[in-house]
Amino acid sequence: EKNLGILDPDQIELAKKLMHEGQCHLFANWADQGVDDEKKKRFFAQVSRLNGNYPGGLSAYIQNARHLLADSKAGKNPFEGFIPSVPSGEVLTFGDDNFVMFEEAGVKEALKASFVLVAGGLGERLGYNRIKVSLPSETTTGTCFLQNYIESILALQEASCKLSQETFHVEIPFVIMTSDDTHIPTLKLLESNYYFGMKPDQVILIKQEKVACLDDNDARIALDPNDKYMIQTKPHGHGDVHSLLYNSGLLNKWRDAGLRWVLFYQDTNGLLFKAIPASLGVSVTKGYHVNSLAVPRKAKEAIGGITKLTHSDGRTMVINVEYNQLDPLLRATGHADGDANGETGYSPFPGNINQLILELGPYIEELTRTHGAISEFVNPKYKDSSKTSFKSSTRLECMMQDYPKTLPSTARVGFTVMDTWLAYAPVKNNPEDAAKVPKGNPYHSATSGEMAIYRANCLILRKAGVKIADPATAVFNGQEVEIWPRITWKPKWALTFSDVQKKVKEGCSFSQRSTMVLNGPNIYLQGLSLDGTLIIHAVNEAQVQVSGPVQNKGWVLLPTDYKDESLPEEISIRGFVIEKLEQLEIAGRENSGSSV
Ligand code: UGB
Repeated sequence: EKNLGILDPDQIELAKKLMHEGQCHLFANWADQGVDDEKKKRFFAQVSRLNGNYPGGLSAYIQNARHLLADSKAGKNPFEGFIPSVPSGEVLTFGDDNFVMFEEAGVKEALKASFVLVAGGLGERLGYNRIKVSLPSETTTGTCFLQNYIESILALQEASCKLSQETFHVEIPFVIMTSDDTHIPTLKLLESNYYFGMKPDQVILIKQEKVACLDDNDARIALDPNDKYMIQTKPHGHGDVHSLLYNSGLLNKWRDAGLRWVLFYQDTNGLLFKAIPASLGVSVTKGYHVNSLAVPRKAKEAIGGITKLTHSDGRTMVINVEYNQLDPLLRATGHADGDANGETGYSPFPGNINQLILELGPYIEELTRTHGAISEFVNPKYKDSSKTSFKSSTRLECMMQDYPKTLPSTARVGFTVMDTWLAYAPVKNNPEDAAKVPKGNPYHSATSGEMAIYRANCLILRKAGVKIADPATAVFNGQEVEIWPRITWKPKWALTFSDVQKKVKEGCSFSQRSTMVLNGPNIYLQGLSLDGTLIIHAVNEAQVQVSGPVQNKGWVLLPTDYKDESLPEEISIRGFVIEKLEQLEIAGRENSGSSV
């Protein structure tokens, strides 16, 4: 009361609400009026932000937190009353007629899509101090994840225009969700690289805010230990993307412009765009309102399983069940072996890789109802088994893949399973943690992420009839990996399997120690036998035909020491550096045909 004079009427209302919700402690140690007034104003500016950023405001946040904390303390089963079963979806085989048909349908539809990258996380687990999208996805060309994503969208845009014979130029919107941790570095990365070729206004950055931390089971908001006029905050999770999009007004704008799909994806999967055309094709062909990209899952593997849940009251949903919840859920519902492999040697539940394709119309309808609020959870680290106090403050979190939880049972929710080698190689773990991963399980490190790109490109070329030598094995940063020929191409060279087939003719072969970079749309390989390094640039319309034997000393991978602090972080976290001994470089000029 002593401070009412410095507050405006909205702030007084907000203060009353907080006191009503049991938050009097926030003001308990405030100085008298006239002392610390600027800090108090700053405090209320923060409270207003926290209030405005949460659907229903801080009162709703505190009430939701109390319920979830009570459920967590009671050890309540979140799936009480639900019976799990395997949902129906599409299982694709790379390169067969069905796959090619879906890819074509997907490319055609891409002009009606918008892409949303969630990139608000810092990725503390990776041991990389910059934003994760700035990390090279592979070091043969040094292309960072963000560049790869943007170039893929631009290539899709161009291919889609050609295929659908659009005469006007359409720009696929690209949204990046950032946070206070990543916003400015993301903007700087874009600006200093001329948006990697995209028009600046085609890229839309939306920033997620953090949420208030909580000190106890009564959801008492936590103050910063070093500042009594500052509330402690932590990230709320990637589920924020839905309310941010809803509030941005972008969804209606997209619908009015004739768009039909929104694709969501994460920050460090260098294979993702190899899976996008076919899975978008599945969404179009099957009419899925929600399509989750998935890979075959080994029982107990640390990825969630996509599961159909049917409640005794008739409710059903198709949802990701996290791996630590799947086994107890199955055991509690009559599956004595729990999370076990089926006859195929895999879990019958597809593994969620958290890339989602939503149909825009039904998405807008649902968000209009929910305002983008996503089912939340809380994960307090309790001091002891009495579960009465926490080791450190906690907060509510939400995940974008929980969007289908509130959908009506009539919603068409499906999935698309693709081979892991084609679709999924995230970079999440630092070398020390990756080296501890049990043999046979994926490392999900910078090392494995890079090797997976070479492997996928080689397997695609093999399927197109190219002779590719078997991989060697090596140990980098304590991780045993396969080293395939280091073949990379820009998305404008090939987005789909048909593109590869059109550009690679008979009689090509690559030795294991080969490296090839294809940078340009019109590069054709026929009778090329490579044993060394070949780099081909072909600007715009330049046509380059490559054939014959090419042999040189090539580029070799030299192991590095993770603890060598003289190395740049993006090298040390992968455990090798490429030594460029010798290469053949070809530059195809505009309006000219070159051949080698
Ligand atoms: N992210 C945000 O944009 N904001 C946030 O507040 C948090 C994250 P992580 P994790 O692929 O195997 C996810 O940290 O814990 C972005 C799925 O939830 O990599 O590995 C962040 O920038 C899980 O179900 O998430 O878990 C990044 O782009 C499983 O699919 C993305 O969200 C797992 O990934 C994921 O952040 C997986």
